[in-house]
Amino acid sequence: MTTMIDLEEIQTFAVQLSKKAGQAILEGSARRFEGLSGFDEKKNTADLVTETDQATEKLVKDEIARAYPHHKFIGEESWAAGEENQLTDEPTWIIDPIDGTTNFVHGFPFTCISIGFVYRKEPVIGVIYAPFLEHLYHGLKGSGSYISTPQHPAPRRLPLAEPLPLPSLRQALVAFEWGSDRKSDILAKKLRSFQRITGDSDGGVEGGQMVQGVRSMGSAALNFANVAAGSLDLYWEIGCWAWDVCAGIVIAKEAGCAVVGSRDAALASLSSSAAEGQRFNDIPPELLTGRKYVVVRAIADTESETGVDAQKRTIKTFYDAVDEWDP
Ligand code: LIP
Repeated sequence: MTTMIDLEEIQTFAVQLSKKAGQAILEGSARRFEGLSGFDEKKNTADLVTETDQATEKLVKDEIARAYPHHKFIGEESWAAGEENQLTDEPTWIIDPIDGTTNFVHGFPFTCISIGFVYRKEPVIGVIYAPFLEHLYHGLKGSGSYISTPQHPAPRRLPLAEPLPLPSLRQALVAFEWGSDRKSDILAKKLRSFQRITGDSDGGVEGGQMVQGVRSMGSAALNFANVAAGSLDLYWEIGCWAWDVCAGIVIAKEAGCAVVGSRDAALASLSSSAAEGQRFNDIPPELLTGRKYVVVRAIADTESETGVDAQKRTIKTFYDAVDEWDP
């Protein structure tokens, strides 16, 4: 029997839960800056976890278990503790209690909770709440995505403005992250990629795309949310996880963005004859969990090109410029 689930109700629950978690993050930050709590290193000094990450994840997990006892739960800290859950067809919550932990430790405000909800292996609900900014993003498959802020408490649909054309990467503001993997072989690929993305091909940088600027929010979720809002044109990262991006994928797709995974899968999806599940802008499980992501904002049609074709062109140009590695 197919269990009908009420996605609207689940989204409402997730929004309320994000606010409760946001309060826990603020209280945790206050304790941190009173010297009452510290942080630990996971993989290295650039991969941090705090008591607040763990306490907030427990708060969220317990609330979900009370409200939806049959749902599955995948969280960054639960996974780190060995609860590696495989994605099934069951309703599944994919949570990062604090996305931007390094920002949290430093008191840098681009910190958020990311609450994703997956049904039949498809991300269908996303909620991202940044408590220091009081920015709430939420999206539900087929119903659009929205932002609420203190200046505009009533949800505003994303993107915030009518999408514009994107003639080339030379007109783009892009985000990428240094991430926590800084070994020489991977760092060399990151640096070469960053050089090509930012370099001036007229000034001697072979393959330089000379983007207008680069931003690193330190939070995959907030990078996705800003591409959805239209304030970033593209975000690329290799090495973050499903819990960093699940909510952002829903919010971005509902704002007309294109989301692709690895280079090979992305380029294969550009052709119109792509197989089921490999079609452009599909989100198969292997993309959600594949730890390689590119998201491009909604782009306006022009007389010579549809917005979707402009997204495909942008992704191909971008992937032609950067290196790739396995995280
Ligand atoms: C962070 C990601 C970010 C990545 C960082 C880190 P966390 O997640 O959101 O994109 O560059 O290395 O993984 O660890 O703060 O939840």
